[in-house]
Amino acid sequence: LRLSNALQQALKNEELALHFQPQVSLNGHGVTGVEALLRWQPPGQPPIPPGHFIPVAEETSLICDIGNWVLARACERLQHWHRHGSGPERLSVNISARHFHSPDFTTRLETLLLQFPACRHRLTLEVTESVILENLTESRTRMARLKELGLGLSIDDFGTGYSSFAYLKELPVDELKLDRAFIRHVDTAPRDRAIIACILALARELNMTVVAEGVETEAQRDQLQRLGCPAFQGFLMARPMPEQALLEWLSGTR
Ligand code: G
Ligand code: G
Ligand code: MN
Ligand code: NA
Repeated sequence: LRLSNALQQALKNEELALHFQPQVSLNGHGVTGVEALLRWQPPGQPPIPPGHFIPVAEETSLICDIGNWVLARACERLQHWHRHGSGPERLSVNISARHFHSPDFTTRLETLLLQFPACRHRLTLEVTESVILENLTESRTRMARLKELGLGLSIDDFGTGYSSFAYLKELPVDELKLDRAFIRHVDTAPRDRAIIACILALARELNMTVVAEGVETEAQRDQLQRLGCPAFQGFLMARPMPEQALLEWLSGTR
């Protein structure tokens, strides 16, 4: 409860910030997108990672306030980068279940896209499969509407839930993010490789792109390249970083 109050205060006092982690393509040069990752920076204290406060926020509607802040901030930055010809072409944001299923989620996004039109076709929403399966009927309607708005849809932590693949055929998903758990042993474990190869083949057939998460070593990246994985995200390529560092990192790759 104390953490939750402090977090509410932090939101008001603008102690939240977005950091950014690049995603790169096969040749290791092309930047395919960037994921926005939330940070809490209390003044005079070390930053608090999202793993510590997102679960607390998710217990109440505070996650909707935080999520709306994240969306507004992401759109504002995308619009700014577009106007200045800087920054990445695409930005992904993480969306929690309660926020995704909140009644005004799509109308808020419609409003944001009117205010920041450059975000159409540049913003991707990352949801986990458990978010979708919590209410498949509603998710289907909602995702169709989000596609109409020009947003990208990505399944985060793909392959770790208890679900079947069946839901994929009826949802307008653009991207699968291969969970770190499969990547960790990709260079040493044939079974993990088999699963990844299978997901890559599935994604190709369904016209979805794939991003491998948590790529930390060259051996992992090389193995993923051999398997035909189109995009990579992880400490090997770049850590999550503040905006200024991102812009410098991007200018180094151009
Ligand atoms: O950076 P770190 O590994 O601590 O992130 C932990 C978790 O927090 C990840 O699962 C990530 O998806 C989640 N997360 C990061 N930023 C956001 C955000 O803006 N909104 C939500 N809902 N989750 C986020
Ligand atoms: O659940 P989600 O995929 O949104 O979580 C993203 C989290 O993974 C971020 O908090 C980010 O800091 C973390 N992350 C990104 N790259 C790596 C990596 O190479 N190794 C590890 N261990 N974590 C990573
Ligand atoms: Mn994510
Ligand atoms: Na993930």
